[in-house]
Amino acid sequence: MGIQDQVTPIGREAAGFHDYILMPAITIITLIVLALMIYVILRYRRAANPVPSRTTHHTLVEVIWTLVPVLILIVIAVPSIRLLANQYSPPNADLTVKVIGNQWYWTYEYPDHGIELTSNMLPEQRDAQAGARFRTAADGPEQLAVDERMVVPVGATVKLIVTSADVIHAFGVPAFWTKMDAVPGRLNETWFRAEREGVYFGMCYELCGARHGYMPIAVEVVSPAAFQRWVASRGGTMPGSQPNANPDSTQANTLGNALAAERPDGSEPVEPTNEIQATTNQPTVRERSPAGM
Ligand SMILES: [Cu+2]
Repeated sequence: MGIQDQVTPIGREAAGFHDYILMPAITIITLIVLALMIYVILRYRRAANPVPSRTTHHTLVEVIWTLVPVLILIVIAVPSIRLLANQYSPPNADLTVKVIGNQWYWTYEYPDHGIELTSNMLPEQRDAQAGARFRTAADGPEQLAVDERMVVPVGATVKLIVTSADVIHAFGVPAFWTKMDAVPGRLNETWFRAEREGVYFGMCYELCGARHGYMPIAVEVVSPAAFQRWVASRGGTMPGSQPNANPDSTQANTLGNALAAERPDGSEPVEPTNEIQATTNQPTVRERSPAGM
């Protein structure tokens, strides 16, 4: 029972908050309420009180049962808001990975390394088509193993840009305390810094269709040297490893491609705006409507 072993600073902070503040507070409050109820049931039972008390107010008790919960909430608020603030103030990113949810698999893009991966769940041997890759023990547990893991270096601050190609998904890895909605048309940002090498599993956390339960996530945290080898093996390049004659050109090209992807016909974004204005400015519809009543 309990929370998965946390391998990020945020995860450890959150798990500590859960283990040392929330759980003790919940346990103590539950036991106090239980004890009070048992005491009241026994002490004020009808048989022991033939003449009922007419008490309706007790100022001291009322002040106590108002102040004590307020104090508990204040005590909880301090670490809670600190955790929230830390989650939303990431250190400078060493690495950016764009995570795209699809029905029903994930794609991972490393824009600074020129790598794009498609990550599908590995089928079991009994379900795999002839010649197709199936899950082995080395890949991980059933329904969590994938053919392409997201690979990141240990100790690096990884910025995740999370979006979706179709419906809402959610990217989450419990051991990182990382979870973010993948919403089509939006770029959501989150981050993690894994401090221990290993393979960490997650899954889609938003009911996204028939195969929602079959789009797991596997993140492999490796040494920086192993990460460089992995980048090379995928035909990618480490940022800065190939000095460019015009350092701005890469960025400009990426932006240009992104814009081109938005409008395959290359039309200017101004045109549709004018069309909309032209339509809404047409007075005929509004003039006719009273007569049509
Ligand atoms: Cu999904």
